Amino acid sequence: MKKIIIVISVIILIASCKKDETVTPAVEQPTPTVNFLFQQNYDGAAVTSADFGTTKYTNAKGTNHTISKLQYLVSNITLHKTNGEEVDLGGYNFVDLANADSRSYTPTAKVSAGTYTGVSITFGFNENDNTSGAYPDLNAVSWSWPMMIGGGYHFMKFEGMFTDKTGSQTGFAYHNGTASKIVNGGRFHEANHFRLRLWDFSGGFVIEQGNNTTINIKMNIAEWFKNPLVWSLDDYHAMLMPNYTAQKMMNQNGRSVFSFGGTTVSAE
Ligand SMILES: [Cu+2]
Repeated sequence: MKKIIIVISVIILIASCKKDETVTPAVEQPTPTVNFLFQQNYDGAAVTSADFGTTKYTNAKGTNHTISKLQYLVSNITLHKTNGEEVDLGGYNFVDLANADSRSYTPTAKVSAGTYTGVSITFGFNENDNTSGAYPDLNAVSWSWPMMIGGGYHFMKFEGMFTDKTGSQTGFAYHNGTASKIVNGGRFHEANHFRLRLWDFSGGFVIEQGNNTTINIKMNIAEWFKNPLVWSLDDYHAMLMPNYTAQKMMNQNGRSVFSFGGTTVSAE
């Protein structure tokens, strides 16, 4: 047995020596590390779960409210190169402000080095991806959208309390997903996701090997109540999921919610 081991060792030694002499070891090209960080603010003031239930906000309508929950889904992030090339990263990220780690997302797809002008994101899922029951991690967090109003998944749950027109504290549940309405006695469903192009207005950013690039994406929560439609929580605060008008209003207001927040680069 000992002999065999010695013989094998010698063979390995010879083999490795030979390798050193004749073969230049292949250097594996590392791909740059890229991740995304979703940062929430309310007209510029950072919002975290520490604000839940306590910090008072005033929306565009002049209504005072708090935030107790903010969860949303972003999918199919695409990176845009200055030469027009697009890097589609696929996948999705579920952000839950109550879980700080969920704000950070590392795509599984590889990103090539280069100069980029910005990113595109889909708020929610498009028709192809919005399949009921398809994602176990989302099923586990009560994220399904009822079949009766189109199925698939929620795109957002934004909740809190507001001071209503009588001065009472009332809860609101600003939930977004597929839009649905009754037409001729039957339910009619309409896809309600939207695609956003977020430009880097500072002139582009560089992704390079050896660096870890974090791409910051900002959400201004106040925009859900502001632009282009000034949202009345007195009129729209509950039972919004089957409310076609409310769902389409959210779709309009959501388009100004996100912006490119620059990049943070660190050495790997
Ligand atoms: Cu809901």
